[in-house]
Amino acid sequence: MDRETLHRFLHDMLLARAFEERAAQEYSEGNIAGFLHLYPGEEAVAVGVIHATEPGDYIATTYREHVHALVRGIPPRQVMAELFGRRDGVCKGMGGSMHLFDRERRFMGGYAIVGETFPVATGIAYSIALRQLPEAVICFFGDGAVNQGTFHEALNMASLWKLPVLFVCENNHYQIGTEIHRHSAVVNVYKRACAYNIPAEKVNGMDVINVYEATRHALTQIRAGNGPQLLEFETYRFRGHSMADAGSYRPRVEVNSQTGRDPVETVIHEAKLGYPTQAEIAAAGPDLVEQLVGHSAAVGHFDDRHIEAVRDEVKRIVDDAAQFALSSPPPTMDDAWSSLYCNRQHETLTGAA
Ligand SMILES: Cc1ncc(C[n+]2csc(CCOP(=O)(O)OP(=O)(O)O)c2C)c(N)n1
Ligand SMILES: [Mg+2]
Repeated sequence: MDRETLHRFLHDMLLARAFEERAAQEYSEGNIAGFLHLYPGEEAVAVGVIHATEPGDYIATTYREHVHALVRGIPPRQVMAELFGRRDGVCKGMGGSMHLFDRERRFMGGYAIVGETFPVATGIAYSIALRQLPEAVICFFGDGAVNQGTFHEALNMASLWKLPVLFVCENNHYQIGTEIHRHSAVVNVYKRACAYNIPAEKVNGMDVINVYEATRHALTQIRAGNGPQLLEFETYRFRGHSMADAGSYRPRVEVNSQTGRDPVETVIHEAKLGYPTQAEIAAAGPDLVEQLVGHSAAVGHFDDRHIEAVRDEVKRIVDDAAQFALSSPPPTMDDAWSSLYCNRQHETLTGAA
């Protein structure tokens, strides 16, 4: 792993955590309304997968998508303002937390209906295949979506027509309060893909480097014209399903063991791995310190100071995003009308002419 890539992982993982924790705080203070589904615990999946894509690829994802949007490059200010329902949000404040969308960045949403990403992603992949373009589609979905008919219809079509789509299961083991073994006869999601002749693999979704490498490999196969692939990432959400859910149905011992696998701590550990400890530096003696530290940095490792600097930077970004969102006005009625495909400006919402 080169130093620059590792730095980007570290930055985006820390940004993802800080952004979501701030969103929770803003929700509690009444600045965000409606549903809010947060991503702490699952960051390695969005960060690893999306970093493995090209700008020409498309992303279709669920309502738990703030981090996916950030990693795709939508500015944090625009994502936060959308959560606040403000005019400067990425959808002018009219989509909200569950419906982030940015056509320019090929971020095709943000869907609140479970299983909705399958037909959307498969349709995009079909249009890519018809035009014979070198692009691919990433279709994110939760473990709770795999018993929807759309999952089976989409996998069948994608395989039959060898469409360039990567199905990405974010398996956090829960569909709101229902654990996977209570709703699925087959709990290993990746095994279902063999029914449709789609190569599939289960991967540790708590380690961003694993996620990135598995995704790169799958995308290489897809771009070679071999048809769809499916990756099941095992992960865990540290919070409840949404801000309205305390998550009390999960045994404390389970939550504690999973939070001990924190993907943010894991990437920090990986970034520091190989960096000499204070004891090693002392043992090297003054003549060799520069050489030792320099070598370590050159091969891609970071020290505590670097990690603290990244923490400070993401805090500044998130503070700025929240300030920006707070000072942005709400959308007007004209904004709403101008966003309709069928624009009947002569009518009002009350029906009067
Ligand atoms: C078709 C449909 N049925 C039910 C719901 C209500 N619902 C919202 S989220 C959710 C759970 C989905 O769980 P999963 O796919 O595992 O995603 P996660 O929330 O764990 O990321 C359900 C049942 C819905 N949005 N759409
Ligand atoms: Mg789930």
